[in-house]
Amino acid sequence: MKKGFIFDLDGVIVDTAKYHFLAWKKLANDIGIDFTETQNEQLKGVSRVKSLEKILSWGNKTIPEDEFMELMAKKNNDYLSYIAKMDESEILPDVPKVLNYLKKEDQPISLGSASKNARQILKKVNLISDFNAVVDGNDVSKAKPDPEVFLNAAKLLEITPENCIVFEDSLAGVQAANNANMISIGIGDKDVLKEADYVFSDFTEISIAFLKELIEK
Ligand code: B16
Ligand code: MG
Repeated sequence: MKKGFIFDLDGVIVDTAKYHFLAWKKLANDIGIDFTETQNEQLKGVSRVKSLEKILSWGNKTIPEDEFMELMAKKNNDYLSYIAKMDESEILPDVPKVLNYLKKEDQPISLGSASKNARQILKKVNLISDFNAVVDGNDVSKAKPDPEVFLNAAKLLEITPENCIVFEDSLAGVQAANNANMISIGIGDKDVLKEADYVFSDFTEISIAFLKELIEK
């Protein structure tokens, strides 16, 4: 039996949220807006455009379109300077254990991320060849909780949505998986991700026996 295993990137495979935080904080502070870690939490899984819209609204600021585009480019350049220094040591605990088992069992694997930098990050941490398909922020027009990103991944893997399993750290992502009719596995806080079919703090809690069950279900 083949299942489609779809992984979100930020917060599931690597913790790039800390770099998004540093880059957004610098940008927000530069234009006179406060930016806290709590606010950063609300940007998880949210697209770059939507993130900047939220930051501006928190600061009660409106800016013209060309300045908006400039600020987004500035934030991304700053973010990319952190990404440039990434390597395999930044892969979250036991992610390779899970990927290696799925590969051994010949299970199709895809990325399903909102980030436009996803391919670059997968290359930096040397995981790109583990993925049979990559769907990222460049490939979709509708953001999570819309199921588009995961439905595209299922199509590329040639697996029906009901036979796909999604690993996600954001509520919007879990909702996107549920909206796609897929099995949703939340990675993180049980209270935040309670809409998921299963929730684990991280991959160290996910056993090979559980993965085997998912494949055989
Ligand atoms: P970029 P994910 C998301 O990645 C991040 O969680 C979110 O904070 C970020 O704004 C978004 O990607 C867009 O990222 O600016 O690199 O295109 O969790 O969907 O893998
Ligand atoms: Mg995420």
